[in-house]
Parts: sequence; structure tokens; C-alpha cells
Amino acid sequence: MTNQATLILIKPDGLKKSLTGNILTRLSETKLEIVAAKITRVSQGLAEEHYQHLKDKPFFEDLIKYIRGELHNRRKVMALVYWGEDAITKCRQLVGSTNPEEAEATSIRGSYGRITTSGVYENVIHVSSDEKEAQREIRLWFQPDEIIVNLYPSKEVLEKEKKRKTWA
Ligand code: DAT
Ligand code: MG
Repeated sequence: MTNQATLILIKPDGLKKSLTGNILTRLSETKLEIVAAKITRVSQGLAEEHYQHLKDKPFFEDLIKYIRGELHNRRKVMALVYWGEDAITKCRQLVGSTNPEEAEATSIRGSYGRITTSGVYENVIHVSSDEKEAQREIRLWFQPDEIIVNLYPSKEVLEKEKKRKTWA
């Protein structure tokens, strides 16, 4: 059995349309384990890194605005790591094709996605495309101590005089 990890993002349109519960319920069909989860803001830098493979595409600028929540006035995404046997194939199957109009009708994107009149694929969810991308993306979105299993090599560093917020 080969366990895999995949990054899942519930994108700003998914949050705005109140689809979080529905999407998580659909994903639970996979019987995979959630090993990390958070609501997080998406900086310009994080968005550009995440979609670096598309930086030469004409829709890149809109894509960055979309994932940052600028098109939906929801400046956050829900980020999760799913882990288990064939996690990527199972999740991609359930999520459906990139183009929501081409996605199988019963898939998550087929059920909830749309293409806007300006051509943005609002496909409500992100899933990593393969193991290499999953590793790159998970390391980008999460720190090791935010994930409850050891997915990739990590190291301990001593941070002196680093300011951080704590409860007052
Ligand atoms: P996926 O999200 O299925 O892995 P991808 O990595 O090729 O697909 O593209 C990332 C996102 O970019 C995708 O979810 C929606 C957007 N996108 C891709 N191709 C597009 C296109 N031709 N027009 C508009 N948006 C597109
Ligand atoms: Mg992709």
C-alpha cells in the first residue's frame, strides 16, 4: 500500500457559496484521513508560487485575484492535507476536470463550478496533480508542525528573539 498526501484548497467561491460542508462530505467518500486543516489568507507571493506553472498564461492575473479572494470578497481559503492510499487519484476523480463545464456532472467541480463571462474557471476546489506537485504545494502552504504526520524530512531550528503573538 502506498500512502500519498495531497493538498486540497476550498477556494474563495466555495467558501462564498457555503459549500465547505458539502465539499468535505464528498471528500469523506474517499475514506482518506485529514492530517492538516486551516483557514488562511493568501498573499500575492503565496498565490504566485502556488500557480507558478501557469505564470505565462493569459489568465494568470485573474487566477491570482481569484485564489486571493478578490473576485468574491472572501480573502481566505480553507487548506487541508488528505492522506492515505492513492490519495491523489481518489481526490482528482472526485474533484473532476479543470474546466468545470467539462467536469463530470456528479464531480465536485461539475456540481458546483462555473466559467465566468470573463473566462475565469471558478472551480471551487484545488487538488494536487501528482506526488511531486503535492510535496511542493504542501511545503508551501503548511509548516511541519501544522501536519500531524511526518510527510517529508524536516529539521528543528532554534529561533531566538522572534516576535510572535500569544494570548494576552
Ligand atoms: P487543476 O486545478 O485541475 O490542477 P491546472 O493546474 O492546469 O488545473 O490549473 C490551475 C487553475 O487554473 C485551474 O483550477 C483553473 C485555472 N485554469 C486552468 N486552465 C485555464 C483556462 N484555460 N482558462 C481559465 N482558467 C484556467
Ligand atoms: Mg494543478
